Amino acid sequence: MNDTAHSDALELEPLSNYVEYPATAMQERAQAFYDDIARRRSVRDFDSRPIPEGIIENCLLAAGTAPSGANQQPWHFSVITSPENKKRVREAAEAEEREFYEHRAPKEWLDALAPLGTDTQKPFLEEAPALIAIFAQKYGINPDGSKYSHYYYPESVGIATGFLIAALHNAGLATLTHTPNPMRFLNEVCERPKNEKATILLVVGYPKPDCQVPVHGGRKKTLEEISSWI
Ligand code: IYR
Repeated sequence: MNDTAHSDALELEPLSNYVEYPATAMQERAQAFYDDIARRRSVRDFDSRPIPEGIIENCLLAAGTAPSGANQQPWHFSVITSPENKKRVREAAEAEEREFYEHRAPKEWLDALAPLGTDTQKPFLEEAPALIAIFAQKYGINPDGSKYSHYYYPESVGIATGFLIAALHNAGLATLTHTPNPMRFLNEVCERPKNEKATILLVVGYPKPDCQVPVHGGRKKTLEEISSWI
């Protein structure tokens, strides 16, 4: 009898939910998904209309199905909707952005951002109906307070974030992957523990009717540029 942690009997179950499509259906679905996701643009001009009930919850559930290192699911999503908390986030983010744009950012970085037209003003942080602060748990905490390692946590949270953005887009909502730098203030506003690090502040809602987006953001690399086949 071996008493190491992995001596527990491996539990298996049938892969009952897999769906195989005929080749033509696969081709149609692959094309349809690409066409739909290719319409997604990062939006910085949000309407303040509220998001219908249950949408964010389901999109978060979709994000929570993402694969993760050892299935440790090292993420936490804080949904910020109250005007007071959105105001706190905006004020703290704009303070960081002033530091960034006026002092910390090297010229090369500012040059790379120029085609997006971003600046220190972040009115969307108050105007959008919801902000989702995405936290990566650098390590887990056992019931006795001791720490355990989370494997591949940045990659895992990145994958879950991708699922979330795709789910929100699929539901008909616009998003902005906003990255105030540094984002430590989000732990305070969202009351999150110190094993968690905010990675992205996802701004979610409807675009304003007259919303404009930078042309630069719609220019995507070609298949030849992003892939090689060997
Ligand atoms: N955090 C700043 C700067 C910024 C950085 C990158 I990289 C972007 O893709 C966009 C903006 C801001 O939000 O303005």
